[in-house]
Amino acid sequence: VTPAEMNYQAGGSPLAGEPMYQSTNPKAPPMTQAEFDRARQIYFERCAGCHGVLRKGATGKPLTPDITQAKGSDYLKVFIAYGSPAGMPNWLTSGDFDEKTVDLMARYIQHDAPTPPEFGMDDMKKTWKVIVPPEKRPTKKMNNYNIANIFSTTLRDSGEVALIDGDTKQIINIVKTGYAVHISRLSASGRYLFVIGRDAKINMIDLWMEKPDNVAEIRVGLEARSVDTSKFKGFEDKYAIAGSYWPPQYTIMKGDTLEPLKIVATRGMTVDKQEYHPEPRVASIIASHYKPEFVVNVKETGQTLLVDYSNIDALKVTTIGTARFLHDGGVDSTGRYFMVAANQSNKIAAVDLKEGKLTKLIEVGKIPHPGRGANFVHPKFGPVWATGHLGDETISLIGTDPVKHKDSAFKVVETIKGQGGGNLFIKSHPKSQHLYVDTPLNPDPKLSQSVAVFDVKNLAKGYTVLPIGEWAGLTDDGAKRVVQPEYNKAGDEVWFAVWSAKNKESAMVVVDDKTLKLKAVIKDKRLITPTGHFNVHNTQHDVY
Ligand code: DHE
Repeated sequence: VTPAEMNYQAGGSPLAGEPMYQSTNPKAPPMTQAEFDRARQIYFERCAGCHGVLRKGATGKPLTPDITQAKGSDYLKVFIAYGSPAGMPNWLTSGDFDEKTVDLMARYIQHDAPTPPEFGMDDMKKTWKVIVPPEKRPTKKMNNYNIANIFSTTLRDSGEVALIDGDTKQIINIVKTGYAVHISRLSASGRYLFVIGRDAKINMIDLWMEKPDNVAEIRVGLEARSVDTSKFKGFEDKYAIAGSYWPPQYTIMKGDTLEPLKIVATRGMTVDKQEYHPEPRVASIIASHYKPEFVVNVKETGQTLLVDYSNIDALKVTTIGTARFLHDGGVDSTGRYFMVAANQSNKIAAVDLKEGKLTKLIEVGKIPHPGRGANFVHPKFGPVWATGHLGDETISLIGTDPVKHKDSAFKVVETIKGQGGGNLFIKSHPKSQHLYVDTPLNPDPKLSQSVAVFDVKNLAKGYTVLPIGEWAGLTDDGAKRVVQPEYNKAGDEVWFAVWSAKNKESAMVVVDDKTLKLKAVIKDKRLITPTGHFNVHNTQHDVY
């Protein structure tokens, strides 16, 4: 396990601040309430990402009291202090914890895990605000922006998104959102932009307003990562859906106001051992273009749900067993196959959205992390979908054309080597000859601050390195990570975030896709910790 993976998982949970009760477990070593509260906070900030809120295990091992009490305090302390080759960080020797904190955490995990509160319809309704009701909104576009080429850019640590005009590279507006917006998605029409914060707050932004801004907001839980909207013909702009990490559930809302309509729990049985799991977090969600369905990927159970929204009062859900632990994914170039990473199984599941079934589980490299992946036409194998990996330097190319390239379909047809592990996102575009691969979580700053570019017509030639971090020309010497390639609408520019610390300068860097030369650097004191950035047209139409 690399430092890359550890950094990635230790993102901090908003649950740290939630009130919870302490269970009294007579066999656990004693703790004061103050110690318990401090340990609980540390647990949510440092440990829950891997071990789960209820400590049932995910990327990390289960840490329920039956297991931890059997190991005992001394054993646990060594583990916490020095880590393990299997991926447990060395919290003491890394300098993150002192001896006292190690002791505190060893005692804490022998107590029952405190359960955070549920979050049902009543809670949601209390947070729901329609800022501009549909009848008060413009009836036509009131601005001169080319809205299809706007980039919605997460300003992670300031709890905002920057709407940047892709044509002029000017900031249109900085919109207040939840904390650390994870993704942006568009309504089918491209008019409404939906973003979801780590704290499960959804903001709905109307791009037709003179100055695009929030028109509705809601919280759908205490912690979340995914949002999308109904894309099937006849249901355009009708529904939105969001998945949450806590409570483990998804919520269907009205597409014009975010009024919550239906909440569905994802607690249930795992795909392999068929055991009950109390905390199956909702990872990626995508809207099918083939059917009135949302594709909801449940991490801990390894189930991909096809949620038919044509009649939400009689909801039909097709449950497709895929593999654990589901994370991120995207569609192939035709939109028919959804390719999702089961990251701890080192697999990609190809789900046929037309037939509603699993087509294939495909073995790839170590910890696949596609984002939404990248589609391009391989000179020999035809249309392929590609993923990079957090755990190694490889990029797996998977054939996606079962008609004209039957022999290569849903197999890894070629594996190419990028700069190193710690890759998060990969991107191409139908109008481009290039494939861009970032490595923001690689421990070597040279790699985390540059990207590799392949010529898809000549992959054997290897990659060109673009020094994006250097091109940003930031004077601070702090750690900056270059994250997420994203094309403009025309497919002739690629945008990157140069993500620095909150108190340091960050930037967006734009590359000319034809020449691979620097085209523009966007700097502004309001651009605080930019991470994901989503082009309206490409996101709306699943172009990647
Ligand atoms: Fe993400 C996508 C979860 C860490 C930036 N991230 C996703 C998706 C999930 C997810 C489930 C897919 C959403 C979808 O498509 O519907 N991410 C998680 C985590 O659980 C994890 C590992 C740890 C955490 O505590 O959050 C995590 N992610 C990160 C980061 O550290 C990143 C780089 C910065 C940040 O904001 O925290 C980050 N994740 C992103 C981005 C996407 C994403 C930019 C969308 C990529 C795309 O092109 O679709």
